[in-house]
Amino acid sequence: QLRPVRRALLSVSDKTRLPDFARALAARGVELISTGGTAKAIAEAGLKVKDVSDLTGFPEMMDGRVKTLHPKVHGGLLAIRDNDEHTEAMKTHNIAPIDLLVVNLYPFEATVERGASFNDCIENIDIGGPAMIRAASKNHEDVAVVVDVNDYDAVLEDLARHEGSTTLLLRRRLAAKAYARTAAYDAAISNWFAATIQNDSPDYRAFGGKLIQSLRYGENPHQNAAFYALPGRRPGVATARQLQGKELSYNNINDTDAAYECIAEFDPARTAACVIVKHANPCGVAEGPDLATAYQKALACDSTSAFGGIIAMNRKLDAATARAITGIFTEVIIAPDATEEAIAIIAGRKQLRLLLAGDLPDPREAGLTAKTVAGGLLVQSRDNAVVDDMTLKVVTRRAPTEAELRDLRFAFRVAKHVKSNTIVYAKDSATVGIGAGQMSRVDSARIAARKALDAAGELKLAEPLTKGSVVASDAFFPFADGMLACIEAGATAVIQPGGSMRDDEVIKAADEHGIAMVMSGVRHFKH
Ligand code: 93A
Repeated sequence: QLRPVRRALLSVSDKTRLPDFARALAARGVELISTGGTAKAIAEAGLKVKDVSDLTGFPEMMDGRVKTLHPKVHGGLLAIRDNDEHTEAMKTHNIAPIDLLVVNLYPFEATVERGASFNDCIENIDIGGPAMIRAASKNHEDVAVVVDVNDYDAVLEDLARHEGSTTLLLRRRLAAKAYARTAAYDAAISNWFAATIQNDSPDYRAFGGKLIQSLRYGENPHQNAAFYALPGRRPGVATARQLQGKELSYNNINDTDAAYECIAEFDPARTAACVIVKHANPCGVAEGPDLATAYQKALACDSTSAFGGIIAMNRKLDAATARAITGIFTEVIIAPDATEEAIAIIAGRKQLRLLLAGDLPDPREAGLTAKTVAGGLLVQSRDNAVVDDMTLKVVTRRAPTEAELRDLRFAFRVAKHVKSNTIVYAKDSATVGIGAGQMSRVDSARIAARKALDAAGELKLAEPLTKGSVVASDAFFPFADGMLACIEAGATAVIQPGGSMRDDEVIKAADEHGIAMVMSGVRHFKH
């Protein structure tokens, strides 16, 4: 495992401590080979050094772009010492082994940092350096590689302790560090390149994605956009087949995704369900004995917002539902599948996009979500918590009735897919008021109730559907006021995570109004 160091190749842009290090190696009888500037610095320190061009028989050429890219160098780094064939090849081609590689790269990052020109940055992309580093690291069994001035001492100590040899442990540690360095170097180059391409389709192939389509524009017409598929099993808008309709826009894709993730919460074996999404928030969600009924119930929640909406279904789209949907302007329909008859009906609406995803994604599946922030990327595991897996704790004197409990679960299932602060009123397995995206929970409660009032007007009902409804809150009520606003709107039962400092106050207020409350212990923030 010990490998003697007899020959070293040094090629460094940062010449800090180089003379000392070279002197210490020379004192051990190590033969030094070096590139132009590095050789000059070593010679100036009064040490004997061989020029790499004397080794290769080629001059450093093309402004130094080609100096070490040669079999005499790479053969010396890559040859396995106790391999007969490799030894034979070394002999045939007169290649001598290189036991220690000392390289630090052209200062690409620093060049970018000081605002250098494009061409300057390009010239500072080191090619020969990383090639040697990667070669020596691969062959760490025989070769030690140093990419950091701070590791000079560790190498000298190892040599001193083992009579001029390095240990496998050190060589492995150095190799790991070396690959980290070339990876970071290439990442810096890639980021810089991406940033130089402006007003072009953003390229996220670096994340392992495959371009599905360049989009006409992003969230707004002055933004550029593209759609990538990521490797994985999750069926959805990225894997769906578009049967007809206009090209999907950025916002369509975002909304369709929100709709399909929401509808996936409803097991098709248990119930038919439909969700209508606008601006990435559900504006109506309902279960029903069949899709057509579920759609009508979902539409009744907020038929005004449903105009131009995105509709997702959890079962095979049938003719009756297709007919109902084509009654009002809709942007996108997504379902696992559709009957021939339903497809024929949708075909009558040329512009309407019909997507068939084949399958529903599993809401419990693990996975990641990401969001950019200025100068960074936020990554988290998906919210794969499902209300059916939660232990709902009754905290009030009155426990919810069976019907209330069913609707509480329904409302919390939907609340997970509504932007925070979220208040969802539900009755008979349908939403009857949705408050989304408000900075205050009280406002979400009031807005949802107001919308229910509007819907009652539209449907010519004597009182809003929130009367006798249940309500879900995606996070705890910090004060009683939010919950009192829900009670005022007519809610009789509440589901919320709990965990507020003032839970006691909130529970007391619920008891005073004869309200049943359950706590889920799980929060469903979505921003
Ligand atoms: O332009 S290169 O990519 N072509 C090469 O063949 C090559 N070999 C070593 N740059 C190359 N290097 C780099 O030169 C090293 O990584 C090091 O950063 C630098 C040292 O050059 P000098 O010894 O002339 O100062």
